Amino acid sequence: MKNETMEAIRKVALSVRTLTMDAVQKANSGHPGLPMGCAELGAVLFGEVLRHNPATPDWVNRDRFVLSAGHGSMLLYSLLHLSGYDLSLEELKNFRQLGSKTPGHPEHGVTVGVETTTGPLGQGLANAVGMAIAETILADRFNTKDHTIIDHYTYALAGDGCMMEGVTSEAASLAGHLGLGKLIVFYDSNKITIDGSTDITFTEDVTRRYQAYGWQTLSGSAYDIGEIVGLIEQAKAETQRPTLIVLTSVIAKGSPHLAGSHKAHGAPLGEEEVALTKKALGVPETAMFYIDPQAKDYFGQKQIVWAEQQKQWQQEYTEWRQANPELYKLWQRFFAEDEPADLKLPDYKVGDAIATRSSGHEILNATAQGMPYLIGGSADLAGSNKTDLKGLGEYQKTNHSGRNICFGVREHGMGAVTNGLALHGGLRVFCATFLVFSDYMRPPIRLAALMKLPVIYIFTHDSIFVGEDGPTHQPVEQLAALRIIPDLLVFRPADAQEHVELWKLVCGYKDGPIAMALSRQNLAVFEKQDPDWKKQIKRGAYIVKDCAGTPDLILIASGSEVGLALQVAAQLEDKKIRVVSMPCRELFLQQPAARQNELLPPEVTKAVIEAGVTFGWQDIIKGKGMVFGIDRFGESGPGKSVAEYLGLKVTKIAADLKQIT
Ligand SMILES: Cc1ncc(C[n+]2csc(CCOP(=O)(O)OP(=O)(O)O)c2C)c(N)n1
Repeated sequence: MKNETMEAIRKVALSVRTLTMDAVQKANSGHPGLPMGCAELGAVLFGEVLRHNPATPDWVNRDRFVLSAGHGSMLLYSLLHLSGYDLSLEELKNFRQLGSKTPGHPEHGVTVGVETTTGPLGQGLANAVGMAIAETILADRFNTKDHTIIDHYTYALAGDGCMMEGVTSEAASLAGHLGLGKLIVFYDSNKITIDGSTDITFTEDVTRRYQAYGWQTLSGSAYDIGEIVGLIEQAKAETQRPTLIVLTSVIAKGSPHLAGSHKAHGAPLGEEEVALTKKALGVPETAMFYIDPQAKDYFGQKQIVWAEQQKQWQQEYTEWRQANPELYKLWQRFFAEDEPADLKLPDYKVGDAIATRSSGHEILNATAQGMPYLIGGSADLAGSNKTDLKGLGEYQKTNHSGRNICFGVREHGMGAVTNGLALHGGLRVFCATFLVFSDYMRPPIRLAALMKLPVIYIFTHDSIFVGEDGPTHQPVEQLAALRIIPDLLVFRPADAQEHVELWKLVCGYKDGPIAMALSRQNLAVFEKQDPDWKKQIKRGAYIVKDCAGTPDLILIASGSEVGLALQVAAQLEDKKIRVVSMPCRELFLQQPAARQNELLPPEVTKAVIEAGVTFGWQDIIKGKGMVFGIDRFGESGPGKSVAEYLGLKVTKIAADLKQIT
């Protein structure tokens, strides 16, 4: 590297330090330690390594950079600003303020150039694994002998905290197995976390652990710019394994009294120390939000280089497009993520008896045919979840065209990797496990909802009807736990016909994640009295069976309990009963009051039946009626016996209802 470039990078690093110190001090909150400790690495990456173009941040073939240690957000914000992304100095001055583009932790969708939302430690690294997988899939689909249009690296920066979190172990193990050669992770090894030195908590040999996962491991100093560049070249030269680059660093480097101290992790340095640090760095003490002129010039010139780089790619892309019109049509489908009009979904008849996990299998396979960009898999339960895409191969190190991703028994990692797949762009993704284990993947589900990623979760074995496996495998609180996540929709189809209609909604839905809760046991396909039910179900609920005039009682149920509700209604022949299926409570509650009141008139007594905790159903019955649920853990035994033992018995429910109507 030329001396001149080296000098410019040092000035960028200096500017990152000053911007960070001032932003955190002004906000009187934030984390100066990591950005100051990793300033040189960040400068090298954004200046010399990343193949990106701040002028077109959504360029599909850009290198991805994920700041897994999201608390160090000022590192990212400083570099985005300095390198020319649409993030003004004003925004940096508004760090952590309401409505700013510089929230406390990086948020995808809020700030241009932020590839994923990070802050919950470990998630970012696992997202990066997903992005790296996506790159290989798209490269496999679209690159030709003559043209390479997808060919980028995925970089992540992780700290001690990320390395301690289990989710990175799961994702890194998978990345090693899959041989993701274009994944490069930097480990900011400063041996400091919030409570002090890692000597008190974390003394394992991370390098050897990653070697055991099948990674190449390299190490060096976070302050030797030439060495960092060399390490990245070595990382790129290894095409068969992901690389971990362990960089020895000092938290808050540059601060005379707080460098190396955990006190600099998550608190402003203090006015006095900021002044002393500026002095030590050779920056005018009075200058606020100082940016070195050389840093500015350096990035100014880079714009031309980057624009040229992208132009070359554009040229390649245009030639590829002209030479491969059919492939280009496919590309358009991948990147428009169209809702295929020609999906040939299965047809189910009243009287069919099929578990919704099994209708799910047929529906998913039919969808995979019509949506070539649909990929996904299960956490070692593909057979039970029935999510295998028949004849479409396994995605493996040696087969990037496989559409079944075998996540292994790694639910948390699966959730986070799936977010990365979705974030990359070009693919529609699903992942699957038992509903009860959705708990293991709650953090990435929450982040998918926060980022509004259209991930599809397929959660089978959705109630105590699982039976013999007992309470460990019988979900009772999981439906409620998922329903309370904002911006996540939970669908629980009552039969295969409902399943098909709900799935059509899933296919066209781009606004966030959807969780499908599917049954293990067969469910009879029932008659739907409302001729308009296919439209109404998309509003969350519809009338399955009605009575003449105002009902004495409305039975509301979801999933397998709709069948039960119909049997209960049959036992209450002398009453006027309406039965409502509510496969999605969230959608129903989004309806205008008039629609809600039309379906569930406020003056009518209601009873809800659902094989799960009763939490949340009061919002539906509004104090007028009863909820038949299961507010305790289940029992081991045949499903039907367990259900009856826990009170889900037609005669018992009918008897209870006779008391209140
Ligand atoms: C899942 C999760 N748990 C806890 C935290 C709170 N937290 C934020 S940073 C941090 C310590 C991280 O240490 P390290 O990665 O070494 O960062 P550094 O001190 O080097 O900035 C903790 C516990 C979090 N953000 N996410």
